[in-house]
Amino acid sequence: MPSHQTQVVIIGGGPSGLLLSQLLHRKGISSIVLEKHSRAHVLGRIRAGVLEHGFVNLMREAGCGARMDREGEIHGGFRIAHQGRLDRVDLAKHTGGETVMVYGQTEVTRDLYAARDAMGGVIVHGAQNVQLQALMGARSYVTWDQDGEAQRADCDFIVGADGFHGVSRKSIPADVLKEYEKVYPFGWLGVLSETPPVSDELIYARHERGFALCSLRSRVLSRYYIQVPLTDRVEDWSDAAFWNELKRRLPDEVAASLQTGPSVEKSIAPLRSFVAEPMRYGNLFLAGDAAHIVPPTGAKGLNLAASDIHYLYHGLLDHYLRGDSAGLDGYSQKALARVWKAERFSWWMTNLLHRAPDGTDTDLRLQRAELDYLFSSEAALSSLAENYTGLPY
Ligand code: FAS
Ligand code: PHB
Repeated sequence: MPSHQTQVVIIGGGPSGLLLSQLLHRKGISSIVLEKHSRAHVLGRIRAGVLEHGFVNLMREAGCGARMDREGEIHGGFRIAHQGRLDRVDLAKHTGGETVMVYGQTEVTRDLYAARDAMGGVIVHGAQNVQLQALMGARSYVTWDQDGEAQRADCDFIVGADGFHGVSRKSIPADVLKEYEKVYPFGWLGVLSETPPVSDELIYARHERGFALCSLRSRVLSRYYIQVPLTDRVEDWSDAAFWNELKRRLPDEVAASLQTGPSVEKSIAPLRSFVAEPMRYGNLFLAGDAAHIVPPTGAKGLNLAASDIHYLYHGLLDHYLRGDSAGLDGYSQKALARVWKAERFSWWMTNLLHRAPDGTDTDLRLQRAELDYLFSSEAALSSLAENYTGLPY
């Protein structure tokens, strides 16, 4: 069996795994990334669109920020459409100047792959049947099948950056792992269209027919979502039906200026809040979606992966360069503290803007009161703004 030696094996070639591999390599710490799918498959996914300033800074620290800074859009605010009004949340005003970067996760991942290639990073695509071994040992190892041939990599640490459906979290014994989950009774039907965005900033819409979101990837590429029942399938929705429903949920003046076009991607994503504790077991560290999932309403999913990677990167640096393992020992507690605050914010924003199928008239009045309070209180807007732009790492 071909065998490899490295310091860190990273399972998952998504943004979490690639970002950590790139950061470590720049400091002379070796890693191998094992990715189940082809690069084309990974880059074919359409996911997040909003980056917190913490993520932006981490991409720059990894030497991967040039195209993001060139092509991404800095947004100082977003709008909420509700009760016939279109109110702006001025992020910069309520955070002393903080903003967000609008730049798609697909492009983030593309930039990370390019950077790994430029540095000769070791990324294995098509790694099948990945198995984590000797997690509690002095050293650990990972086995996998590559083109039908068994492979092995011996390492000091394993980072599970393999997403919600990955193998890493499931490698933690059931009597050690505690999982927390809330499944929402609706999903998001998302469409990507090669059309100019309807607005210069994002519009989150609360409507009696359900939630909608107008987002973008560039001045010629738009991303739209509508809340749909969990029973809906993407084939139930023609492009025309999607555009008509989206328009019904937007203010008249916004709907009138919406430029529609053929969907270049259309998918339904379920919404859930999920956290697995602890995020460390022996030599295994979980990061990103492998450890937690948030409903995308607060644009926190990808951004939580970034703070995990920040903590893990510095913990590994201190371990290898200074012989200090305090950062690794404190990783799970530190990461989870920020994860749970983002879970709270995402849950709050989801309840604020979605129409619960079993919601009562009282629920609707409470939701309206929450919005009325939000836009009547500087303190409430400041709380929303500091969470949306990203709580400190
Ligand atoms: P990822 O899931 O991105 O990457 C994990 C990688 O591990 C994948 O490439 C997978 O192929 C690989 N893998 C899995 N099992 C493996 C195994 N056994 N062996 C080897 N490799 C394995 N977040 C937002 O902020 N805004 C959004 O709008 C948004 N929309 C989303 C829509 C969808 C459909 C999904 C699923 C997520 C969305 N997210 C959104 C969240 C998303 O952006 C994640 O937070 C982000 O992808 C997290 O990155 P990773 O932790 O790297 O996990
Ligand atoms: C997106 O552009 O895909 C996006 C933006 C903001 C969100 C969720 C998704 O809250």
